[in-house]
Amino acid sequence: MKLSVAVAGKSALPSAFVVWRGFEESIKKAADFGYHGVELALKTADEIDRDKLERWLKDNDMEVSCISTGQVFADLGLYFTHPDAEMRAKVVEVFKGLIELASDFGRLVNVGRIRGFIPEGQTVERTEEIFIDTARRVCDIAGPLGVDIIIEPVNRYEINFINNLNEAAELVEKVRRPNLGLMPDVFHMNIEDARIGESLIRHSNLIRYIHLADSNRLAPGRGHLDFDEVFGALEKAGFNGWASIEILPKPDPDTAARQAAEFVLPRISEYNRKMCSK
Ligand code: LER
Ligand code: MN
Repeated sequence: MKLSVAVAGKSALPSAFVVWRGFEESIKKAADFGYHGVELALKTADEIDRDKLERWLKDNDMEVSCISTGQVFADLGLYFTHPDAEMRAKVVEVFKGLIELASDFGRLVNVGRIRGFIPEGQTVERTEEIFIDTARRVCDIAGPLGVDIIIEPVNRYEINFINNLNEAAELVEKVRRPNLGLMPDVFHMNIEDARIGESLIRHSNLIRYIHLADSNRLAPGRGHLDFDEVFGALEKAGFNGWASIEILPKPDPDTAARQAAEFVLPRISEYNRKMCSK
């Protein structure tokens, strides 16, 4: 398992779930703090210069773990279940750019709140139908480029569609695309999944990536989540992908990122040692 931290561009909304903004500075800081990579929270692919990104990563011996898309939803207002077909075409277009970027950087693109919601007056069935259609279009662009699309269940207070791992897994089955997987976020699981460990193990075949934050969205170790349960379940699930820190920048960005690294990195070393000896 490797550890990354979510970062964004300087123009990201204040509400973006990242500790640092500004790609060059963030990559350097993340490397200094011991992270193995960064998760890029992007609005569009042209927000970042590919050549510069390649250089910043190389200079700091870092990788991109995943491209995340919360800003496409929060800032651009685009989402998969939009009732208007033209708006859905736009979200597919933005995703195409992000997928092309991911084909060289990380090979994973997340679907968090951008999956959209069940609008007033629209049935769950119709919302699912629209979601499945958009998800297939996006997966079919990503597949030939070697990119996986990963659905992140998000808690009910942020969105009313796909709140837990069971619901996400059912939809993955309905979409029927091999490059569609799951990305649990333990902050959301703490609200929505009856048992975090059991749920991670139950859906182990679909899990490609994981977001880590504590119960209060501070650095792991600063709330009441049981991270021994989380890492124990991931070990049973045979997980060997990226874990990514997605926390509030509190009490300040550097302290939050340092607290998370200090808590999680030793657990990852121990985790990798155990996985190697299996
Ligand atoms: C995003 O990864 C997330 O966890 C949500 O709460 C916000 O999109
Ligand atoms: Mn998340």
